[in-house]
Amino acid sequence: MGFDVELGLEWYRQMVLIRQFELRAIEERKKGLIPGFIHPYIGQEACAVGACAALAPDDVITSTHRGHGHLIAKGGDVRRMMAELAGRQTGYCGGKGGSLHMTDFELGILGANGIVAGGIPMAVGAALAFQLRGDRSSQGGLRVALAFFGDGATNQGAFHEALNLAGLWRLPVVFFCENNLYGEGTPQHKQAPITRLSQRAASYAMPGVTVDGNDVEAVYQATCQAVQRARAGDGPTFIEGLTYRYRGHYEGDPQVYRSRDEVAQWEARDPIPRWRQALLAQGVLPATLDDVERHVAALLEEAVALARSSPPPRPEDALEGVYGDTHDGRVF
Ligand SMILES: Cc1ncc(C[n+]2csc(CCOP(=O)(O)OP(=O)(O)O)c2C)c(N)n1
Repeated sequence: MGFDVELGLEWYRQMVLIRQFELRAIEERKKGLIPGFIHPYIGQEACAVGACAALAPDDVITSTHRGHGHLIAKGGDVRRMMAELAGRQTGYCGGKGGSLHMTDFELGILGANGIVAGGIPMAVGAALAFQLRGDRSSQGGLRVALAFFGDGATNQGAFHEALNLAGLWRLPVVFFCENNLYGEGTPQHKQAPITRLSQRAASYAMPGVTVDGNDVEAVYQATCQAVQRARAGDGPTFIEGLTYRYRGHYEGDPQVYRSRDEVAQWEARDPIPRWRQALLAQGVLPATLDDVERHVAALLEEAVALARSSPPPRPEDALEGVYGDTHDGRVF
């Protein structure tokens, strides 16, 4: 391996931040600060971080119900995220949206999404806008949209309709499937008649690749190739990242559909210790990595403090932020 160490450290920081954000959110939910459901991203960090690292700041992503990692990797502010989870005015949606609706157009985050596969046509729409407007990226070539979604989403009609049009019109879009092997409690072999979900790409005349989704560098390389293709006007790519979620589908899920042994086998391939080892092998000092962890811990203290000290939304503001002010019709 011969990666840029500064870049590698930033990936480490982001993966640790995602992991620790989720663990803290779980803890604060137990203590009562956070109401409702959360779908932890723990275990899948290399997918979000590797894929977003291949994008420019002016590219856009769409996300899912398991979206905290995507937001953080695209630059989302964990203070506003924690406040949103807690239902506070300082949150991304003023405390009215929660986990499933966090959005930041300025960062190119077109939204988490409670509808399975719902973000995929949105990314195709954004890519169509980029193509029609001839929007150029700060990195040269076309701006790109990347849709994150799970294995279960590839069985939805919206997925197939979106990939069909993207393939037909050669849109600058990347389809990133995080195959964590389960759609809720249904294993992949009981939901699809194929072994590799990247086989789906052939129907829509685009390349389909499968990568180790727990290897941040492999994810980054695969996504860079897909982004390059999209920027050049050569159309979409389907990437399947093989990964695993270490927690339940949602926090509180009894997880009767899988064995402890299976979880343990995947824990041995945890993307964060793996990347830590890769950095140490490149000569990074353990103290440097410990510093990263300390910074992350301090940031999360700030996030929780903001959530605790912020007021909930006011009833009289119920309709604020519900209807968009799109100015000239252009929001991203
Ligand atoms: C259209 C739709 N159908 C069903 C659901 C209920 N649901 C929420 S998450 C989920 C499983 C999604 O699995 P996958 O796409 O693999 O994503 P993962 O949870 O593994 O990240 C289901 C069925 C939903 N939210 N939306």
